[in-house]
Formats: sequence, C-alpha cells, structure tokens
Amino acid sequence: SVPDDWWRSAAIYQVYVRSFADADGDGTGDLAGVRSKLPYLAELGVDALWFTPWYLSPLADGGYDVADYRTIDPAFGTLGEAEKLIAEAGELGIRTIVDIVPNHVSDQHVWFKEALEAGPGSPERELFHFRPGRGENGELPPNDWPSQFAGETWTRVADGEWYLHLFAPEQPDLNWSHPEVRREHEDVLRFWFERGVAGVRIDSAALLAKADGLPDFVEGRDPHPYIDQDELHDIYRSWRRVADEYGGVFVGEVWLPDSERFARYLRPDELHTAFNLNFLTCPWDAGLLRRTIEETLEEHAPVGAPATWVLANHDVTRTVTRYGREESGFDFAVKTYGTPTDLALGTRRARAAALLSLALPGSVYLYQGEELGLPEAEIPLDRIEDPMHFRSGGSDPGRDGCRVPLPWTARPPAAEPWLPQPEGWAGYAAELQAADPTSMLNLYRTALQLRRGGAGFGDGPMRWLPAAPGVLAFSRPGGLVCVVNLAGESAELPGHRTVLLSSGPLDGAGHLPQDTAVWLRT
Ligand code: TEU
Repeated sequence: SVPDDWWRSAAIYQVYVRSFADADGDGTGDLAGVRSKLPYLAELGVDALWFTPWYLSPLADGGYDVADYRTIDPAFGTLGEAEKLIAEAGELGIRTIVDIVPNHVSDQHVWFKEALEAGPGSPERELFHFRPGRGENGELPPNDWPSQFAGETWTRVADGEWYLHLFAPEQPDLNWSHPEVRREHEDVLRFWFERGVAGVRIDSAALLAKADGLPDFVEGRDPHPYIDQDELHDIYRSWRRVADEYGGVFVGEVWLPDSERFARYLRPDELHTAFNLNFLTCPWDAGLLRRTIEETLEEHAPVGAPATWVLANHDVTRTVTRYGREESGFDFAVKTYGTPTDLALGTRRARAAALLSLALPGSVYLYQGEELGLPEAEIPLDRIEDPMHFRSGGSDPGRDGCRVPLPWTARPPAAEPWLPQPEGWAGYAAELQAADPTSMLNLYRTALQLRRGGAGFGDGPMRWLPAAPGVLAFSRPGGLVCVVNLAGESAELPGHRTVLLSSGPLDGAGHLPQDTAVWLRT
C-alpha cells in the first residue's frame, strides 16, 4: 500500500513539456514523447512528475498564458493522451502534478475576448482589472505598479480603457474579488483531480489578490498592493477543501523572502508545500547554506509542513552554470551571457549539491536536464522567444537558456528543436550518460534509489555534526551522515563509517576533496 503522505518526502521531476521529448519530430516536445520516456523516469527513481502548463496556449510565455484549462495544446497532444499518460505513469508508481496559473489568463482566453468585445462598464470586464487612465485624456496608466517582468503593467485598449497585467500584455490579470473567478478555478481543480492527478502547482501564488482600489505604491512606505494580500488565505482554504475531497496536494510558488509570511501559506488548512526559493537562490557558501537550511526548517516546523529543496527550475540559470561563476547566487535578473564560467567547477558543485539536497528532510524538486548536468545554453539573439528578453529591451537574455530541448542521443535530433542545442550538447546525451558509471545521470539514479529505499531519508529530523570551517555535516535517523566540503582544502571524514555514495572520488588519504559531498552509513 502507498502512504498518502508520499508528498512529505517525494522526489518530484519537473517536465517542461515543450522541451522534454519530441515524438512526432516537429522540433517541439509532446505528450507522446513523455510517454515514451516513462521507463527512463521510472529508472531515474522519481516519485512524481510536475508538468509545466500543457493547456491550449498561444505560447506568449511558454504556456503560462492559458487560453483554455480543459484542453491540451494540440502541439503537445490531446486530453485523451494526457489521461493515458497519467494512468501509465501511475502504473510505474509515478504521480502527476499539473500547473495551474490563477493570476492571469491568455489574452486569447474566451473571457478576455468577451471582455474586450463587451466594452467599458460591462460585467465581462469585471472579471479583469479594467480602468480608465489618468491624465487629461486618460493617456496615463491607472497606477504606478512595478511589473514582475520588465516593462509596463498596464495596456490600453482601443476604447481607451487600460487593463492590468503583472506579466506580459498577453497575460491579463484576473480579478480575484469576483466570485466567478473563484468558482471557475475550483471547477478546474476538480476537472484535473477527476482525471487522476495527485497534485497541483500554483503559479505566482502570492500575487492573485490586489489591494482594494489598486492604490499607487511607494517602496518602503506603503504596504505592497499586490504581493501577499490577506485574502489569499481565504482562497487557499477554499481550494484545500477541494483538494481534500480527492486526497490531492498543493505546491505553491510562493515567492516571499519573509519566512513568517511564507509559513502562513503552509498552515494545515492551506497549501501542503511551497517551493523553497531561498535554497535555490543561496550562493555556494557553507555559512549561507547552513543558515538557509536552518531557517527553512525553523519556518516549517510550527506549521508542520515538510520543507522542499529546489536547485533549479525553468525560470533560472542552470545549476552547473550558476555554481561555476564567481557570484553563484540567484542571478536571473543579471542573466548575462559571457560571464566567466568554470563549468568543471560548476559541475563538481552541482553534483555535491545534489547529494546535499537529497539528504535533507522533506521533498526535492528536480528540473529536467539537471540529472544530465546540462549547463545554461547561450541562445542566438534571433532565436530567443522569452518575453522577458523583449520586455527588458533586449538587455536581459531571458530564460530560454535553461529551456533548450534535452539531448537524448548522441546523434543530432531528427528535427531542428524549437530552441537550438549548442555545440557539444550531444556529449550530455542521456544515452551516453546511461552507459557511464561516473555520469551525472548515474549519480542521480543511485542517489534517488538509495533515498527511496533507505531509512533516514525524506521527512524527519536532522542533526548538525561538528565539522571544520567550510564543511557541512549532518546526520539523519538510522545512521545516515551527509558531509559536504565547501572549504578550500580536503576535509577529514568522520571515522567508522562506510561510504554509501560520493559525488566525486575521495583523495589518496581517503579525505573529502573540495566541492565534494558524501553519504556515509554507520
Ligand atoms: O513565475 C513567477 C515569478 O515569480 C516570476 O516573476 C519570476 O520571478 C520570473 O519568471 C523570473 O524568473 C511564474 C512562472 O514560473 C514563470 O515561468 C512565468 O513566466 C510567470 O509565473 C508568469 O506566469
């Protein structure tokens, strides 16, 4: 029998469908491609798949602009195929998590088309945030809110009104004070739970509710008018009741550095889990990592929610590139090409980080290609599609560099992928790595297998062990010890233990080299 609290310790693999596996050879990944790779995912040893939005979408923001939540985009497949995929994955013991984008819809969504048509003052417009402009002729936007992407947050339509979009203009924000918006989303949750999904990722979960009257905002003076509004908790309590009918779970993309505010979303009648973005953004530094881990566990403890550990996703610079740079912290905002990067160093650190995150208490998220050690790709300017690039006026290369289709074989793909694979990419092919015992893929496979079967992994207590400066060492129940060396020299390992797994070779003296991690057992 399968425990119903599987999510407290799961390893969850993020599938960016468009770039995962292309079965029909049109350069774009599809559901048939995912189905063909289910054996690969089962062998990797993950417990669940999170699919980035696979719904009907003009792809103005890679699918985070949804035109219809109940239809699969024809580029990916059909609803019937999604149902087959969910069932086939289930037979292999792999659960499915879908991605819900409640903050906004596509400008091609029927609601928005009707709102444009119906005009100012209509009930259709009330589902969004339409307002007259300021200035003599309404030529100025209704307020001064900063965007979540570069660029404006308001766009003016032909009849002179403006509509709010925290992201791109193709992503109009919904009005979450409207009962119809709430009703529709709870129906969508039911629609997917009925189809067998085990969980839902909630996109931009702290942004949905807006302060009454959409007031202007002065940084440092006013309460934020659209981040972390109190009404959100009422929305998620209501969603939780829906999820509980199906035994479904939530993971929120709650981007709030304040740990007390963050933990409010994880109260027992709200979201089960939320992404640990502080861990993702933490530089490769022993003191900072230790503090982040401690704060994470401290903030989760009072609400009884398990922590999550995230090293990568489809929005940020790939791990081996990030860790191969002088400034290894979160750098999506300064995601510049040509920053000096030592990929060998970054790869060593990424391997060590994998063992660290998989040994910590809670669940772990992996982003496709992380298990292959893919670096960030440099995308030729004329091939970039991410709206972030265009909205920054071209100064930010955007997020496409971590979204390049995966290399499966050493041969070039049959069709030119929608984003070009850089030269040398074939060297990372899953097929080659599967045959190489020292590959990143085999490190992840072995680690995930040990983690699955092993006592002391997953949710539960951890205890820090004394260690040299720059070295992190902790134990888990059942005798598991994890040691990560971030110091400038080799570190001695605690005695009387066997090495279960190591992210790289130990040195001649049996010590742990710099930027290496090890799992030990008593
Ligand atoms: O991202 C939400 C979010 O927090 C972004 O503002 C993030 O900071 C940005 O992508 C820079 O990395 C989610 C999705 O993960 C992202 O892919 C979407 O573009 C966005 O929502 C809009 O739906």
